[in-house]
Amino acid sequence: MSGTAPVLLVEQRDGYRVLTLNRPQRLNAFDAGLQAVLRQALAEAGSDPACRAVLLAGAGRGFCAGQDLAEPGLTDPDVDLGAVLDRGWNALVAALRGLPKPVVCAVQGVAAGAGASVALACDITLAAEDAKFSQAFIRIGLIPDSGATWMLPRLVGPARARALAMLGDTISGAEAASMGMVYRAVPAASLMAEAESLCARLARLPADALAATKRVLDAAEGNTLEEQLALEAAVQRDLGRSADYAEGVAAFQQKRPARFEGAPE
Ligand code: T3D
Repeated sequence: MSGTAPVLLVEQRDGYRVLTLNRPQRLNAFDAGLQAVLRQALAEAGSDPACRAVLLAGAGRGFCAGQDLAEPGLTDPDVDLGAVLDRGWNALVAALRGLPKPVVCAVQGVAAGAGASVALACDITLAAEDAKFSQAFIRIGLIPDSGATWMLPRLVGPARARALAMLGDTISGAEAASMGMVYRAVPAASLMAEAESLCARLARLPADALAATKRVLDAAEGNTLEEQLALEAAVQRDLGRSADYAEGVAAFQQKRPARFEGAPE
């Protein structure tokens, strides 16, 4: 493995933080250690006002190959895989969705199994055109997990979700973008620059409105239209009293760029 190299690289940039999975010899497959370190890094990013967006990426030739299948004991009949999921992947997906800041994901190379689920759980996912997405679970006798059965049909529709889940076919980043699984596919050589530029943009946008956008969009998945209209009105009532709203409107009227609270210079 990577000796004493940290399994997660953390770099603070101007207004955002880059978290890079760093187990390239295993295509950044997650063991329990990486799960814990990434969750801790997300919690720290969430509470640090200097961090207004997170970029999740993978070191080496792949984004993430899902569960580390070399982790001892996984197929031991005494091991409760449901509990393993709850402690690890499910907690990670909840941390990503619950983070009150946008998470951008940059996928190069492989995003397989729960590695693909993590990419889909992020707010804005960019993929290299030649990235490889795979619901690899079926090949080892499992169902798609870590939220894949919830996210995939919502993103690509039930017909494609069923085929991808049942066949475990590998699709490219370009195909993933064309079916709505990810936001955009870009040439591999410009993936990180594009993802960093998105994070820099997000860092300059109004943080409370971004957090609310994320929360309200997630709530929509379980709400009726009436409930959602009421939620939008309640959230807009609060945001309408914010300094960022006053600044946004003033900047529009004065034909100048807005300068939102806490945004980097
Ligand atoms: O079990 C639970 O806790 C429940 C949760 C499940 C969640 C899941 O994610 S289940 C799905 C787990 N992931 C997979 O099944 C994918 C396994 N990997 C592959 O099928 C292939 O590696 C890929 C198709 C992703 C990529 O193939 P390729 O040819 O580009 O690379 P490779 O040669 O197979 O892999 C490179 C190295 O990474 C290799 O190590 P080596 O031989 O050079 O020492 C390979 O063993 C290692 N690696 C790749 N994926 C994993 C892995 N090591 C551990 N775990 C992996 N998932």
